[in-house]
Amino acid sequence: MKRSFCASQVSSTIAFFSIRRHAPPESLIPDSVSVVDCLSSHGSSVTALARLRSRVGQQSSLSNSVRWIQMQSSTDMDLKSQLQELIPEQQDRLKKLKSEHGKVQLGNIAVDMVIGGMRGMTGLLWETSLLDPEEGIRFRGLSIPECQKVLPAAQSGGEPLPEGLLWLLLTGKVPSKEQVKALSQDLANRAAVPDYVYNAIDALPSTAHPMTQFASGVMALQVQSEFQKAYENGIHKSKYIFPSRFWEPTYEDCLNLIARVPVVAAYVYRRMYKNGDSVPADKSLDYGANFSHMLGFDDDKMKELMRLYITIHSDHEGGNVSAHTGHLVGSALSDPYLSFAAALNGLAGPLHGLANQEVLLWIKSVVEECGENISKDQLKEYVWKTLNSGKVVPGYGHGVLRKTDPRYVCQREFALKHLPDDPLFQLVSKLYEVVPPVLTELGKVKNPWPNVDAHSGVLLNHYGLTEARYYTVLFGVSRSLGICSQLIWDRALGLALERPKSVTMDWLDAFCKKAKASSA
Ligand code: NMX
Ligand code: MLT
Repeated sequence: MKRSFCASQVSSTIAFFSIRRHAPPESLIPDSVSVVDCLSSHGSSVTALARLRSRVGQQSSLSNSVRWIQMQSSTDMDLKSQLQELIPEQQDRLKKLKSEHGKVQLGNIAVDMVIGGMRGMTGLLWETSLLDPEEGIRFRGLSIPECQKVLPAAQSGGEPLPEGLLWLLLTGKVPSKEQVKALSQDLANRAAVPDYVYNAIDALPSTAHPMTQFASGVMALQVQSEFQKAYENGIHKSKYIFPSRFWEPTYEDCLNLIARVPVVAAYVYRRMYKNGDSVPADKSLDYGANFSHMLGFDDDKMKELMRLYITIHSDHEGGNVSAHTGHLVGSALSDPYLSFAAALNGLAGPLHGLANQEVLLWIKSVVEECGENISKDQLKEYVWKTLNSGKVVPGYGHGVLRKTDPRYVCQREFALKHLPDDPLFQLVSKLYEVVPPVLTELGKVKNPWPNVDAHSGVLLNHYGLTEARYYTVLFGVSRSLGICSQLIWDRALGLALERPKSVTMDWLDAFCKKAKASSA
């Protein structure tokens, strides 16, 4: 699909592939595009360019399995005006899809899927990212390494700025450094948090789980919802006027929410672990660096880690528990604060976001029992002991992925570059060798490889953020970028109330007996 240029945009065109089928990552770089412009404007290395060029040669035979996306680095600094141009185009596209292909079958539903948590059932529209079981996540068609190459960074060759990723998620375009700077300022200017939010958190015991405190703070932020105000003032009437502006209060809420959640999250951290001494925001810093600063970590490497962390945890297509919950609640026209607070409650479960806490606690229990220099054989024994006590190995396995999570890989690369001698990183590396064969031997685990949570804790721990119970809050801050981006598109596209059909076991029994009889 080619996006059209608009007259006001003086653009350097950057084209990328978006996967339609399971094309290998090497096939992703096109042969007729100015990747050069993109890379050089973001100061990436000649080596990276050469690598991209060599991939260009490999992809030509795969043109059937990919589609083009035109990306523009426009001169327009304002994210909202970009969306104003994009939205009518995408509204038309969805209308056409519905009228021309509404009856096309996407797959069959098996009883296993109904009983088994809807695995493999395609049933959601989610524009901002797409997950491939083998190669992992792509944000608007870009893999994590591609994002690291083309998104603006705070320092040359450094990690992407999360604001740039937010721009990409929302528009499908790679922003310029100037656009990212403007968005950074916009977010900083929206970050004021009213006192009643802090009071709501303070009403809880300081021993309450950090996710409980964080989600309560997000709920209290809801008092300022623009969507709720607009709805009460009758905006629902304009839902039927084309092009719909129904998304604008959602946009305002989402940008405000994204701007404010780090402030609330930092407040929870300082309240729980630093005697309530809060650190004021520094408006001159970018989103990730300022969050790190408000938590109390001013080391440049920690700031880089925070930028990477927020970028890679932001979005994981629509079916994961937190994203799906946010989307589901939003489909009732609950505002973004209500939707995102609900999403956080899903993220707080140990099979989902809480796994990052569980991983570090588990690693620390290994060290406590066996020491840092544990042998692989001892480690294997410890893994079996965990399994035999009826627990899962946290950080391993996935509902969709069937290979090592690329979010694990990029964190491993970060560790190899910045903290190769950290003893807990070395333990994580040993686990990478020991755990997959054990889980494979168990016989029932569909994916024995590590996910994002297997690595994040040891990096944070290295820079002094040692309080594992807090880790899921960081995941939550990051996930606001993805969930809110999609919520804006949900409203822009007028997506429907989500209401799938459920059935009882009696119904399933009867249905299956009938199906068997008619096939006999
Ligand atoms: N350790 C032990 N058993 C496992 C693991 C694991 N890491 N992963 C899967 N299994 C078991 C699973 O419990 C199930 O057992 P049973 O049939 O007795 O109920 C069986 O293997 C089949 O499960 P799968 O189909 O492979 O996995 P599923 O899609 O149901 O669940 C997870 C996916 C991620 C919930 C699961 O792999 C898990 O519990 N992992 C550990 C927790 C974790 O790391 N969660 C974080 C996921 C990423 N995130 O941030 O959200
Ligand atoms: C996520 O990031 O949401 C997790 O990897 C879980 C998932 O994708 O199901």
